[in-house]
Amino acid sequence: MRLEDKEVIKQTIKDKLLSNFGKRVDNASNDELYRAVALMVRDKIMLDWSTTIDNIQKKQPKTLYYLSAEFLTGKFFETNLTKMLKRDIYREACLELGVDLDELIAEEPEPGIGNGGLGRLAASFLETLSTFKYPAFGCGIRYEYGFFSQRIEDGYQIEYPDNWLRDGSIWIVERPEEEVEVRFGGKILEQWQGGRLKVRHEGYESVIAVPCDIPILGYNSKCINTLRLWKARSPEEMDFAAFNRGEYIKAFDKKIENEAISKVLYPDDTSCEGKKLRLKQYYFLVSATVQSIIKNAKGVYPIGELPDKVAIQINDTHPSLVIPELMRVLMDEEEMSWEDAWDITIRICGYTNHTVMTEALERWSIDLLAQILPRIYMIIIEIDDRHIHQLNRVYPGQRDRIARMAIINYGQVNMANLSIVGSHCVNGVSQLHGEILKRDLFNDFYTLYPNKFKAITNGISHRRWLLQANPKLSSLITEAIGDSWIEYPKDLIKLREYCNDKPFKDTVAGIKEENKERLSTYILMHTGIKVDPKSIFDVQIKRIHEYKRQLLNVLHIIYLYQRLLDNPNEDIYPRTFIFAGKAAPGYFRAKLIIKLINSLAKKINNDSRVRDRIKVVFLENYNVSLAERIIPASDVSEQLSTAGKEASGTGNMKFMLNGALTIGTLDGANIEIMNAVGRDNIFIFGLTAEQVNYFYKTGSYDPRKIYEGNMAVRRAVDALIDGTIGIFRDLYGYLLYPEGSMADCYMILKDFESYRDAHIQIDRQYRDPSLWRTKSIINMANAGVFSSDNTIENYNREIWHLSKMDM
Ligand code: 26Q
Repeated sequence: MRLEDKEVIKQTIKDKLLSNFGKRVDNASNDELYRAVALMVRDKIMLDWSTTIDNIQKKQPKTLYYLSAEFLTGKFFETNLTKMLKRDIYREACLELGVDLDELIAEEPEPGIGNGGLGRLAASFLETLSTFKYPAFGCGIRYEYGFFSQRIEDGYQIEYPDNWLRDGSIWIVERPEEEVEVRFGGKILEQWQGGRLKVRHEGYESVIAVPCDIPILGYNSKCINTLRLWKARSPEEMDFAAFNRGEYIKAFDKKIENEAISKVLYPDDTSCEGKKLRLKQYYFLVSATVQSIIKNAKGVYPIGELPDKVAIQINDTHPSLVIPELMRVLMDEEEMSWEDAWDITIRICGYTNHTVMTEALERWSIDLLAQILPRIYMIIIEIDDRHIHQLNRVYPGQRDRIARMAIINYGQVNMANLSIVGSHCVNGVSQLHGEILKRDLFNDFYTLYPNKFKAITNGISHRRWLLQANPKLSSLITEAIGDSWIEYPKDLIKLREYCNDKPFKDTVAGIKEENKERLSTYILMHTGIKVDPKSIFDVQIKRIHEYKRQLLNVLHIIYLYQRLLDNPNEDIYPRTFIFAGKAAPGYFRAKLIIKLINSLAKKINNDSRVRDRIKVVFLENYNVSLAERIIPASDVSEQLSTAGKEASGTGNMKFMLNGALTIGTLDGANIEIMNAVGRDNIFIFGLTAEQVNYFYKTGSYDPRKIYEGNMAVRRAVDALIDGTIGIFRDLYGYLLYPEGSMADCYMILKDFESYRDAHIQIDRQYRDPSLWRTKSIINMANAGVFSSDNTIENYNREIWHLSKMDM
């Protein structure tokens, strides 16, 4: 049977190649081969996909709409093969045709339509939803250009456009028959008609939203949900009047302006003020989605039943205009009363917050809103008026509190407040983050609506991060404990029995070393740096941000370097420090940190006195595929955020799943990782969130005292400006003498010493391979709770209440 299957696969690949490209295996390019095999895989998906859509149509089960400005899916080809349990047989079939499947996998352009954790989380949720057969749509924007592609030139980050759609995508199916019209600008006229206020929208501009659908497979599941990305199309191709006047370029102005809406993903740049185009993107996503939800409902069930049929999850405030948009459609088009529409809206919507950094909380100016979305603006005013009215009753005379809770304040709309008021549930993404929302950021709202607030810890797609990214380790695990962990990740706990099993431990170590060798080859090819696979691979890969404290890591490396120069015989276990990550193009300091890492790398890697005991590597263009390559090859996972600042973190979970040990602060999900593996199997350092807060509140933190009193700190910091690695005056000033802000506001110097001590522990413990392997296996064994499978069950129990489809 298997043999026959393989023959069929081989023949079909040949047929696809011939019919699509007029080629044979021996004269086709890798790109053509990729397309041929991918088309064949897509054919196999189509039946289950359309059955899923039909089932949702016919049976109208309660369906989730997960609204997100970002979906960081990673590539689809290999993932789809894995989900269909066909990766091995396709690999063999290709091999027999003389083709290396990995080379075809490499041909697929990666859809980079997300910044980081928030987008990746959205993608992993969809994967689990399909695996569990929960009916769901991911709703987002089909950006033509994803997150910029990063190259390092002379140590600096240089940004290039990410034209991931240039050659089209095999996985996208456009559905022009389901397009909807989205309106911007214009004027709102109100008139009484038959006893109700009728709203007329005039002089608006239309943009057509075209669905670009992508099938999202579950593992071994016939349920294939849809990621619906909306693309903007101009209703008119060109302005004929202008064309006839001979103004050929101007004739296309409107088309270009309209289609710009889905042109490019904005980088997470908290310093970048609310941009008009970004607001248009968000409304475009939200309006298209709401209209398609209502279209689907109409004539099928009474609109009043919407909350039993639909759940909307708002992924951070980016799509929070869904609240007033639902109100608009229910009132203006479905002729509902305010009260009924509001009741429905609240019951449908849930809001997930992903940050406590006040500068990252979205606010939009009312002028911009009034101009671009006049009707939405009116509705927001009314939501706010009613909200303030209620607050005045509950808190008479408490003007400060009411001002903090207002939706509109100082000429701006506070999108978090709008989201809280318009949702029945607000959740944080780790236990600590949930607590901080209640106690701190949203305390006023928590006091008023204590039952609205929940904490649901993030999760990762363990099938991508282990089964797919680390196939050898996966097979070994399956040999040991069976394959139930693939569908029941908590079964990984059975690995605990093997944590002292010598042969098992040795095999795990062998696989880790193979992965490290593979990464070493990649590093050599991409940077020219030769690293030792036997050294400790110590990895910090994530967005470059002050609060994530790559600078703490760098200062510690400088410190080690200085120790080696002081004492050439210093006994330091060989280490390779690996960094990757992008900085927002407008984030000067983050970009400087990249330059610093690269300058330090150049200095250390070429200093013969170091004798290869430490190496520093910065890998360019961090994305999902690169993470899949690095994480299985890592020994140490660096999770250094200032306590209280990282809402959750999800990279930390991917590392532990692959047997790396964490060095981290008591922040976000690190705390839960510590609780899962036990204090002995993680390296915790630094201030607690409470201590950090105390310093902020009292203003008593003084990094200059630490600098003056601690020789190691002083020397490392001085190296930023003494010319050994270049001149980084801004970073020096940032730590000690900033202009107009708090010195070392993320408390790097304060945490330096305990960070160094934790690293000394790592150095010691790594020298005992048997001990290290045990700890590594304990980490893997306890990673099951951090699967998005677990997270989705929690969301479903607490918020969505979906039922599994029977298919
Ligand atoms: C802001 C302004 C202008 C344009 C874009 C943005 C923007 C874009 C993306 C702001 C924030 C984001 C993304 C934030 C994010 O990824 N947050 C992370 O979410 C993860 C999933 O919950 C958490 O694990 C991380 O702790 C959190 O930082």
